[in-house]
Amino acid sequence: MRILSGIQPTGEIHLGNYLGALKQWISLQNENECIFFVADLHSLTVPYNPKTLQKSIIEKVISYIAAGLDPEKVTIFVQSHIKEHTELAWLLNTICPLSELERMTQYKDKAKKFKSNINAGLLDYPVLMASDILLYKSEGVPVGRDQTQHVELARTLARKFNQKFGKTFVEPKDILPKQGAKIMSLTDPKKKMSKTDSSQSYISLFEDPESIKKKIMSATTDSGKGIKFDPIKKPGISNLLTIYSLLSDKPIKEVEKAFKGEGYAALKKSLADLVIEFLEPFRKKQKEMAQREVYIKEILTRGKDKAQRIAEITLQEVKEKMGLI
Ligand code: AQP
Repeated sequence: MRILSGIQPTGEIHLGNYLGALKQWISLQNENECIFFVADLHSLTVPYNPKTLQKSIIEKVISYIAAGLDPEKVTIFVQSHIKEHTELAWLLNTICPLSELERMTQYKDKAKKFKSNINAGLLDYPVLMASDILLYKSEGVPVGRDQTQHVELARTLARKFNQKFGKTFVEPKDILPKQGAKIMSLTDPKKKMSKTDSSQSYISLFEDPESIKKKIMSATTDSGKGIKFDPIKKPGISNLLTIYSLLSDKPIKEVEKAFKGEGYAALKKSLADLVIEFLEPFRKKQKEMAQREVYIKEILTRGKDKAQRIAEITLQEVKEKMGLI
């Protein structure tokens, strides 16, 4: 299968991004043709600092490799290096009903979160994402649950285009992890963990041990006692149990059993130790990669060349089908 996915350079990659998306990328890389990118054009739709964006883009590439992507097996590139993404987005805009964009959950959430910056790009984000996916005729898109509505739009647009102009695109499917598709915020477990929320609400993949401990020990939990998985009545504890289960590779039932009769503090302390240990190799690899700027740039040049070849062919085909000269 051809697999494609990306992460925005909006902040630090956190445990939610890892468990929802990156972990899947890593397990898919051995058996599939994988293309992963840094979604820098998407990140311009929310407030950002132009002075630090370049650094953040490179940091994302480093994070991908530190988390376990093998640049010898996968293609890694920066979205804005391939101009075909925005060109195809424009063409797809002309077949995308406005109503489809206005009902998108992410648009509504971000419009609420960034009230003074509701720009056209924020509304159009899903069309650019459809373009990212369709440009490479990708079959599988490994993402967290918050992105499934956008992948669905990419399917709709592919179908619509094929019906109108003749078979061109593959209809992509999202690939969701069985568990961990929506890791919740540590400070408000009714909301998803998000890069653009306060840093207390997430754990970065490269967070230092002291800070991991502090954040987990002060994570919002629920009233009452008892370590039980119940996302409706006990969203805080259920979120911690999910993270525990995924990082320890033990079923939630088994974790519940291990903490039977214990208080919330015992689970938190044990989870903090587990997260610190799990992320230790990530921190090491990140430090190592941060010293290898030339290698990172080489990976991106190689990735760009490879992605460009595919993108050019698709765009040419699309333009011809749409009647452009
Ligand atoms: N909390 C989460 N649980 C599981 N998966 C998640 N993803 C994001 N948050 C969670 C998945 O991570 C990938 C990267 O997403 P993105 O950078 O494109 O932006 P996003 O989906 O909007 O994620 P964030 O972290 O919340 O970033 P901001 O704050 O910039 O919006 C996607 O596959 C996503 O599903």
